[in-house]
Amino acid sequence: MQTLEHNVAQQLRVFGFARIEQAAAGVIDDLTRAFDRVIEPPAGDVPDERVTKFDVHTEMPELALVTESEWARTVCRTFFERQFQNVTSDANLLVGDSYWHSDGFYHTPFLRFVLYLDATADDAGALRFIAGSHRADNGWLGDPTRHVIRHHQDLGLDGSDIPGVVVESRPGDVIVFDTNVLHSAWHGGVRRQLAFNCVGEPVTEAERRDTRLYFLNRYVSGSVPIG
Ligand SMILES: O=C(O)CCC(=O)C(=O)O
Repeated sequence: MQTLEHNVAQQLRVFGFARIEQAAAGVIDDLTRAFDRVIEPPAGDVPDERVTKFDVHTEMPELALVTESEWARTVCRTFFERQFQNVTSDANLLVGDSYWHSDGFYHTPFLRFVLYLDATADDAGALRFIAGSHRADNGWLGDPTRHVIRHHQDLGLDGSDIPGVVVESRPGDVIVFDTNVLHSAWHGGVRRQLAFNCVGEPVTEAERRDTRLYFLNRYVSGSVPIG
């Protein structure tokens, strides 16, 4: 019988994303308290601006409850099939839409683990994905990706009408995705998100270059594009 981690690794390879239901249920209260300590909850009206704290594991040691958990490490070990490392972590107070994007297109896969501390739904900021769009061998590097990103001009569709897979989340769920995969979130209010990214130990020069670039891009372009 396949283990949960094998199933998740397989979904990540084929579709580019997976939800691990309630994987962090036992630590969600600790994480929520820690988040509110690091990014103060907004008082009153919905804030206009998103807030991101990079390298949040330094201020929030509680994140290790997830990054060092046996299940997260097993998912990474099974997916990368070699040594791996956590390269970045961030806490985000997200507001509004996140337009269709991938977190860069790399030949080296990077995994992003995200936890929403507030429930998300189809009509309330849930992440959605275009299944298989992380795979250059599916031809997604060219026109298909451009059409999704230019959905208004090229297809006459609103972002939320692009036929993606909506992955709703309740506190305790963890969503993992290959950062190449096209993803977005629509109709969202304020949502608290914790995230960290992992990469297999780079072996080739191309992998080392990708890893350096990926790391830089996250800091230069910010965490999450806003729609
Ligand atoms: O939840 C969102 O608004 C988008 C999240 C996202 O794009 C990310 O974490 O990379």
